[in-house]
Amino acid sequence: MTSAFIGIGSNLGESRRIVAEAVASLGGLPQSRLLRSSAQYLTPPWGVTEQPPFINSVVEIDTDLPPAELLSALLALEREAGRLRDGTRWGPRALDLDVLLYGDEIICDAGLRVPHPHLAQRAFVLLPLAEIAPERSVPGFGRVTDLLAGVDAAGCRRLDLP
Ligand code: A4P
Ligand code: MG
Repeated sequence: MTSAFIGIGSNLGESRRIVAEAVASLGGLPQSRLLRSSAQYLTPPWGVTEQPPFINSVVEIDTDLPPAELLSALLALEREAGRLRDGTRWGPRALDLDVLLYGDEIICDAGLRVPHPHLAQRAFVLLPLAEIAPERSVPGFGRVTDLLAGVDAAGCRRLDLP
């Protein structure tokens, strides 16, 4: 089994429910089990700032799915959550699932890049990731806590359980 970290984001619809359901769905993926999940965080939009704030979370799963199959399964879950792709980069979405880390692998395929390319710049990923795996090393970048110290997380708020 390989330990993989999945980033979850939503800023359309009932985001808190959508994110909670995504955590459950990730635990139910074939040949996989849920290890840990972070709290939900309310985070200011990154990239395209003229859009609603996001709910973000990160989970760790153990999986026997190879990376490409894991990505296909994530895209299927996004579709089930009613995500429409209109081609807008970084635009609003009901559900976004990103492969943040897959073991210690560095993957540079056309359709899949791991570690996720913007991981080291994003407080909305590093905060929940640091909650469940502070000592984890991100291949090519360094330790999660050190990366978190390098970003501005002031606008992000950890939410209590509903
Ligand atoms: N793809 C390549 N590598 C990966 C990977 N490691 N994980 C490909 C998942 N997908 C990966 O994805 C486009 C394609 O990237 C996928 O079909 C897959 O083949 P997308 O989700 O449509 O991404 P995008 O919006 O076009 O651009 P990008 O840069 O991938 O967006 P992100 O990274 O998904 O970021 N602000 C806050 N606060 N919270 C957020 O969650 N999310 C985004 C979107 C922007 N701002 C945000 C948040
Ligand atoms: Mg994505």
